Amino acid sequence: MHKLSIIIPVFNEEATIAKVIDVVSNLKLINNIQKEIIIINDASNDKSKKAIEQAIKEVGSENIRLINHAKNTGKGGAIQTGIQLATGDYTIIQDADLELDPNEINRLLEKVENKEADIVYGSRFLNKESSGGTGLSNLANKVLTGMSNVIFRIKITDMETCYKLVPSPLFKSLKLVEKRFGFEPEITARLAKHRDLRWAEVAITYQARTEEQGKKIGWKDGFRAMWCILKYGLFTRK
Ligand SMILES: Nc1nc2c(ncn2[C@@H]2O[C@H](COP(=O)(O)OP(=O)(O)O)[C@@H](O)[C@H]2O)c(=O)[nH]1
Ligand SMILES: [Mg+2]
Repeated sequence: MHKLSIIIPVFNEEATIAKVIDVVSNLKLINNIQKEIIIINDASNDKSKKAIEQAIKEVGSENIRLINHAKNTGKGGAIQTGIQLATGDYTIIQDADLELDPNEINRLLEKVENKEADIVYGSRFLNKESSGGTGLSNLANKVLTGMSNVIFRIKITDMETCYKLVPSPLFKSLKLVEKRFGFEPEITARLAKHRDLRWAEVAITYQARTEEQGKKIGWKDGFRAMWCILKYGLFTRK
């Protein structure tokens, strides 16, 4: 791998986005892999846009692209915009919050660099110390992952993870349509239809934030995810 594309979907993340940009742009990838950062500001109505522009000024605009959506589309919609612009061999999603540690992206890259896998997911549930989430969200994630395993015929422990490392040409070829958090089951379902791919997971550290701290995913997204698992798992072709 020569270059990694990192897509950061942002919606109202004024508290954390500057730090995320700083950490990600200073992140040194293994084996001298180069990186590009694609930030999609999804019509935030807080001070995210200013914070992003300021942060880019500070770290230098080389290898960073900022796209401002005129209308809010959702995490999936933002990623659909971002993936079209990706020029790296591989693409990974980095949330604009600080729930995951960008330094751990290297752990995922290792699996590809060692030729152990084509697709790598970061798993919060392989982490022996703690999954980081609350009881109810952990349960929901386990149910959704269990359903995915049965219906998509794969074997993973964290379907809803943000860290999904996918070859860019493959990512671009998926006909993704889910605009919001249905993105996670949809991409997993569509990837699973490529039966020749080798999957791997690595443990990642998760520092869950609360709704007050800006968490946007909620129980309604859980039901939507269930529907998406059935829709893209059973009723949709590649
Ligand atoms: N582009 C975009 N991103 C969003 C939207 N809602 C949430 N996000 C981003 O999606 C990421 C995950 O959101 P979060 O609520 O922490 O959910 P979780 O990490 O999946 O549990 C964050 O980077 C958010 O900024 C949205 O409407 N549009
Ligand atoms: Mg998050």
